[in-house]
Amino acid sequence: MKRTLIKDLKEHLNKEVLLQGWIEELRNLSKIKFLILRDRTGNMQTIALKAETDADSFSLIDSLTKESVVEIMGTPKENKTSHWGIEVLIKKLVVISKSATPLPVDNTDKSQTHIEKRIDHRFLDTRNLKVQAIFKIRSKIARIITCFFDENGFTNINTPKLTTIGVESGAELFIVDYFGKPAYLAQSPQIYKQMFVAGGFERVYEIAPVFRAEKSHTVRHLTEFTGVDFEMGFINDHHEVMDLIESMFFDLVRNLEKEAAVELELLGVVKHTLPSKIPRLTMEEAKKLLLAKGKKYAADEDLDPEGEKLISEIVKERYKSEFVFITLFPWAVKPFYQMKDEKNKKVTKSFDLLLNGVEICSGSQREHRLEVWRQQAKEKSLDPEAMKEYMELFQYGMPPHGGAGFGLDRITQRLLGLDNIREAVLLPRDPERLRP
Ligand code: AMO
Repeated sequence: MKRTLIKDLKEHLNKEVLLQGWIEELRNLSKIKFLILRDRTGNMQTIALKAETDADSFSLIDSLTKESVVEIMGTPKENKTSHWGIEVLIKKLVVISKSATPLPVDNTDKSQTHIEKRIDHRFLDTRNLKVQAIFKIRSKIARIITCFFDENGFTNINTPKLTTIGVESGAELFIVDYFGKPAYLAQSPQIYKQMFVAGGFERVYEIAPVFRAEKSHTVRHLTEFTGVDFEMGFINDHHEVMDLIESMFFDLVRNLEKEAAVELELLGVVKHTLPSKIPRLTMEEAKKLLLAKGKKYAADEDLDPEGEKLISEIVKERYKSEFVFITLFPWAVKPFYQMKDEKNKKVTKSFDLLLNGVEICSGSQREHRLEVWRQQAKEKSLDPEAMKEYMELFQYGMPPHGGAGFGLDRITQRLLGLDNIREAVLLPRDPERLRP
């Protein structure tokens, strides 16, 4: 007999079905036994009655444990008093894989188990359908973004994660022993995405792991995260990159509401209100607004998390937007490969996108003029000759270009309003965690 999924049971009322799944709950009364069964599509009450269930199966239920995998032959019947509107009357039950007891974590909705302990036994934790919903949504986010890039002429590329240089200022590198020589885990695909703009693709994107050897103990930093990076050639300025990001996020929020309606409802996620256009404030304008609220920054300083939060609150009040672009960052706080602004060489043609107070994306127009590129590397005390493969990109015809990067983890976290980035990553890596 073919397996029926729990979500399809309503179509099989009063007909015999075969269900397979995990036992979520067990309640054992003398003549009636309740068993909540769960599969990937939902959960359902099943009942065994002394008078109607096969005798061996009926007694077997006494020795069952929660989270065991079972197979049930039974009949779905209407039951208006049940939470599901139906329940399945068990005819026969077979144990496929018995779970040991006690479980190391409580994976019920009532669970108070700390996130760290849940991650220690993540495969048990994700059996909870609310936890699973986060990852189903994350999977849909990746798919919607992929479709968006494909529809906009981008080619999906895969670049090495074992490499020899890092170019992101401030982000540290993990050193790996590569057959006796030092190598690094990729800190971003920055050079490679620019490489394949130069390589004639013009528009490329990659969704892949990014490694940062930062000892940050925060709810938004990990040492390994999933980067979504793109790069586009033949642009006029950084505003064109922001235009693309704006369309992408609007497309993402709208499509997600349609495609993940069930999961979003299960998690009780509040809908995001989209402005007609995401406000763009220069860093200078942002700092003026912050000063009016009593927060002072030096001209070449970056905003701290508190400033990011405050500026988002101001924007939300003024422009009714949860999103805001902050543009023209001080050269002092941005990497050397960004293009400086023609009018004010102390800032770069860069931007960060904040969603409700947290940076979710960062990008810029890049410097493509070889001599200026060399000069900027030197200004940041980098030796252009030591970055030969990078420098070569600007020697044989490189269009003006720009791009951005964001973390799939952080986007999932922020779109779902999750407190901790770890909730949005199956197996997070941070300075204290390398397992499981
Ligand atoms: P940046 O270093 O700002 O830029 O990173 C881009 C985006 O990646 C996410 N992110 C992180 N997520 C989780 N844990 C971390 N430790 C972490 N660090 C960064 C954030 C951030 O906005 N090459 C540039 C991008 C570009 O200009 O194209 C870069 O890597 O969402």
